Amino acid sequence: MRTDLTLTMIKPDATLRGLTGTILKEITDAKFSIVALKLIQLTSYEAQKFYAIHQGKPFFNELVEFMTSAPIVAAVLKKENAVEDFRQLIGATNPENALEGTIRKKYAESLQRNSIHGSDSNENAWIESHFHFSDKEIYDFL
Ligand code: DGI
Repeated sequence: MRTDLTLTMIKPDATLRGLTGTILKEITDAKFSIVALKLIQLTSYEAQKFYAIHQGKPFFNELVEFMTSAPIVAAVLKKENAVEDFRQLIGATNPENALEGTIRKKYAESLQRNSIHGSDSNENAWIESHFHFSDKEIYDFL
């Protein structure tokens, strides 16, 4: 299992506030290479599939509605120890609990509108990267 890739999504709250460039710069400043990148508006079906693990939870419908409300930026990122290092860079799910200096602390509006996604395991990084991109779209040599 690869340990040098992770999948991120800059979420609608951030793309709508014009924060895409700012957040991508935070990511590259932290020494992640962008090896795949796209702007895309998810369909309800796609968002439900991506977040299938949360199906049945009280916030699921709201989460799907939010994630489909505007375009997101999906990217595959490469760095040694990518999953763990990226989770540290973005901070806790709830921005109120996120450490100072993290992306969610700086930009997130609320638990739901928390600006950015990062895969939570190497296995999910692979699954989520291939959810958004084909092998051909992942420029692994970068
Ligand atoms: O991996 P994370 O994005 O940090 O967190 P997660 O996979 O547990 O949850 C996915 C997203 O769902 C999260 O970024 C925000 C939203 N979420 C999680 N727990 C709650 C929630 N939204 C609401 N409104 N309430 C929750 O308890």
